[in-house]
Amino acid sequence: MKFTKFLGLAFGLALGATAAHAQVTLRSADIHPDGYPTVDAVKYMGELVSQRTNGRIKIQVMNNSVLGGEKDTIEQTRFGVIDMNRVNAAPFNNLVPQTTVLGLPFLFRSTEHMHKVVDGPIGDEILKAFEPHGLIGLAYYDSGARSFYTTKKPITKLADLKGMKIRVQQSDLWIAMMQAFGANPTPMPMGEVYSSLETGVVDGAENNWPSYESARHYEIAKNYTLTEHSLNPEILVMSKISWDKLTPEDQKIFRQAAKDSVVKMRELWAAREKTSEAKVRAGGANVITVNKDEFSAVMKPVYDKFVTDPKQKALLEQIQATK
Ligand code: GTR
Repeated sequence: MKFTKFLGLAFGLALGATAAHAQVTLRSADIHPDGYPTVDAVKYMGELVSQRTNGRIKIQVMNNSVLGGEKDTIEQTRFGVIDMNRVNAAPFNNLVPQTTVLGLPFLFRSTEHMHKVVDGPIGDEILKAFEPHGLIGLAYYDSGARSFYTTKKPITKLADLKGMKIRVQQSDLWIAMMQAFGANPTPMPMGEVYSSLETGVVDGAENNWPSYESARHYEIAKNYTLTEHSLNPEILVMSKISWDKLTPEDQKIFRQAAKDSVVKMRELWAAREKTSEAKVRAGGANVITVNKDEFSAVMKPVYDKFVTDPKQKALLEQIQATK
């Protein structure tokens, strides 16, 4: 704690000096490589922040997992060691339970449905839930639909998942989801997935087209089965310690720049989904379509386990009722 206070103080001094003349650079974590839409969206936000503060505040995106895996960087962000972080909703689930609802299997009917929910009062309510945990929720970014991929046996029907070792994100929701599918979940950070697929520690994993492509998982797990079981979005957060050092005017600039970056991100994402799909198909991926109803039919235990208290039930009902 003392260390954290020291860092907060150091940053406070830096910003204090900044108010007069100097400039400050905030570090934002991301696990993805250069050119991935989330990385470029936060860079774009940084350009807006820099323009709108006359160069007083800059954002440096530290991507490629250089600051660590998502679970670790979330902790560092809470303690102000990292200023900002772009992470999928899943690794936040255990810390901020309100985020869990966003990842529920087969919840969103379409990308438009997901956008409508996160752009409205439900999205705002979930972003506010970060604050007691030392984080400020700034924005949601697209993450497409997640589907399974396997190294050896292709998944052509639900029964194929039985007993398969499937890598999942570090979230109780995702562990329960894999169990409900009949699989054997192995939680681990994204950075360990390639070698785990290669050495047979896991039989498969699941992700969207751009991650399947950019992490080169398609080279070793060639069977991509379009289950599209979740449209869990990405979330951009800021450390509350860093946030509290900003003036109210600068906080407004950050909120607006984050909002503006969402528009940019949606364009980048839509384009990248297409180029990634084309790349993996050209790279020899065996793309399989399945009867999704068979997969969604076994998800009731997941809903029963994670939508328990009246607040979560209300949130779920509001999402389902969103047209
Ligand atoms: C990606 C997401 C990452 C990370 C990764 C994973 O789609 O953008 O933030 O959550 O999936 O599966 O670990």
